[in-house]
Amino acid sequence: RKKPVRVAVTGAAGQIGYALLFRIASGEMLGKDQPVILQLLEVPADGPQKALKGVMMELDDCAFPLLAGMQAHSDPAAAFRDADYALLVGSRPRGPGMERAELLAVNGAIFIAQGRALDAVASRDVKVLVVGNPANTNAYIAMKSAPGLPRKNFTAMLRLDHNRAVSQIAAKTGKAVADIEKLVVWGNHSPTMYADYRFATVHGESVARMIDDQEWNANVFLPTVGKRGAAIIEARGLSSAASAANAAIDHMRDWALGSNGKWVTMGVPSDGQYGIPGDTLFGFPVTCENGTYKIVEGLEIDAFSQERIRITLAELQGEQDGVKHLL
Ligand code: NAX
Repeated sequence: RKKPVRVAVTGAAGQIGYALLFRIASGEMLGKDQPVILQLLEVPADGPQKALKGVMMELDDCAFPLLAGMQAHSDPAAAFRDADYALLVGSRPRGPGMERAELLAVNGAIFIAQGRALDAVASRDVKVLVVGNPANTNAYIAMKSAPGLPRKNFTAMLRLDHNRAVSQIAAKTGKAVADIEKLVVWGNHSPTMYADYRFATVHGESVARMIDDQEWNANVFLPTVGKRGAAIIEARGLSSAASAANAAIDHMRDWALGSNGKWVTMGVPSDGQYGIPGDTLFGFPVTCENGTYKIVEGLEIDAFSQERIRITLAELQGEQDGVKHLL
C-alpha cells in the first residue's frame, strides 16, 4: 500500500471545492492506488468554516477507501504543512464595479501570504495549481513570494480553456474529443487567451485542413471559447464549477502521472520560449513525464498567431506590472 500524500485545497467550502474534493478523495486525481490526506483551508469567518465542516461530514459519509485523513484550517501555514500538492482555488474574483487596482491589491495580499506559507512549510517538491482568478497573476505572485521553492512548482489553470477548445473542435469536425491531439491555449486565463488548433490532429490528420475556415476561427471559435465562462454564468446564474474542478483534476493528474506524450495546456513560468519574457506565467503547450512538465518548443508562429499572443501577453504584463510594487 502506498504512503498517503498531502493535498492542500483552499476555498474548500466554495462551489469548485464541492465539485473537486470528492473526486480527489476517490482517486481520480492521483490514481486509484494513492491514499490522500486532505488539508482544507477556508477564511476564518464562522460561515465558511461551518460550511467546510459540512463538506467534511459528507466526505466522511462517502467512506472513501483512499481518504487517509482530513483537516480543516483557517491558517495557510497550517494547511500547507508538508503539502505535496496545493490547489489554490479560493480568491477574490472581480465584483461588480470593482477597480482593477483593488482586485490586484486584495489578491496580492492573499497570494503573497499563501506563497510565503508554502515557502515556509510545504514539501520542497510541492506542485501548486492556482485556479482562483486572476489565475496567472495570482500564481505569479505566489511564485515570487516563495523564493525557496523552485519556480517550476507554480502553475496556473488554463486546462478549462483547453478542454473547452477541444470540445468545440470535436463538435465542428464531428470527431471524438479523445482523438483530438496537439491543441494549445496560449496566454492568460481570460477572454484574451489564444486557443490555437493549427497543430491539432485527429489520427495524424490536420484539423486546420479539415476545418479550413479562417473566418470561423477568428469570428466564431475564438469568441466562443473566450466568452464561454460568461455564457455559463448567463445560463446557470453561477460561474463554472464542475467543469473547473474537472479541469483542475486533469491538470494535476497529467502533471503527477504523465500525459503519455500528449500535449496539454498549463500556465507555467516562461524561460523565454516564443519570446515570452522570463517568469511570465503563460499558457503553453506542455508534455508531462515523471512528475515534470516540458514546454513544447520550436512551433512556428504565423502572423495571426503572433498578434493574438501579443494581445494576451500585453494584458498579462499589465497585470503583473500592477502587482510588482507589492512583491
Ligand atoms: P466560491 O465563491 O464559490 O468559493 C470560493 C471560496 O474561497 C469561498 O468559500 C471563500 O470563502 C474561499 N476563500 C476566499 N479567499 C480565501 C482565502 N484567502 N483562503 C482560503 N479560502 C478563501 O467560488 P468558486 O466558484 O469556487 O470559484 C473559485 C475561484 O475560481 C474564483 O476566483 C473563480 O474566479 C475561479 N475560477 C477559475 C477558473 C479557471 O479556469 N482558472 C474557472 C472557474 C472559476 O471561475
